[in-house]
Amino acid sequence: MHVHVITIFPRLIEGFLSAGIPRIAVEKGALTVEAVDLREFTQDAHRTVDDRPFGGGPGMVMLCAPIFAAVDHLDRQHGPAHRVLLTPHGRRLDQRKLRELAELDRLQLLCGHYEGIDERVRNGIDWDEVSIGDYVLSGGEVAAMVLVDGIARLLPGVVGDPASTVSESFEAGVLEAPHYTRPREFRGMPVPEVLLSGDHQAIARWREEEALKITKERRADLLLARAAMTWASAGAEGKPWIE
Ligand code: 9WO
Repeated sequence: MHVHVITIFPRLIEGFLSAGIPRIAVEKGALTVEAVDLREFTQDAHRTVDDRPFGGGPGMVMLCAPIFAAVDHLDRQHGPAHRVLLTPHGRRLDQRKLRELAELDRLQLLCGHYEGIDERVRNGIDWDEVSIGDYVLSGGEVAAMVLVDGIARLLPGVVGDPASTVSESFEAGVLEAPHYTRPREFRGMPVPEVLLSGDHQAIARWREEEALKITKERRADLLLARAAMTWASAGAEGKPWIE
């Protein structure tokens, strides 16, 4: 997977790639991430990337020309890519979307700043608009890094055991069961007996129960979504219950 991040803060992206799973993905050759400095695509001495909004109002708006120039340059240099614009207007990111994006060969991510981006960037270029949640950030970079982080760990050969990306929260439609490691007792808090029993069946059953319990308590919406899917696929057999 090759990712180009169009940004006015290229150093932010470089810092992010210096640790953890994203770094491992890069070292293993599964991922390349290049920050593309939007100011490199300006024509004036001040390397201007923003201007005052037509119609008045506070703040500045990102100019069309540098963004179109950056996208044209990337297309010419590297060929076609899936383009993602990080914006609260986009469709909410979820694990399924990350899986879809992780299948692609090339991504261009555009990170906005200031009050917003000239609407003609939206209309004149084909973007997959993605939101990471219902809140406003100061720029799209952090959202872009959320995307890259979520994708990096899904790329083949990056995380040692592929099962650890499958069985976990969201893929299974439930949250994960609690984890414990040494010591067996810490400040009077013991590890649940079953985890020390060596009975793998009992452990699997306990984890399933705990996962359902925590999901019911915290994210009943995930169970409802899973139930809806189960009903939809059971519909053909006319089974209106959850199995
Ligand atoms: C900001 C905004 C606020 C309310 C409704 C729609 C909106 N769109 C934008 C927008 O595109 N802003 C640009 C990028 C410029 C200002 C900073 N930007 C931004 C992106 N802030 N927050 C995001 C973002 C991206 C993905 N998921 C959540 C928030």
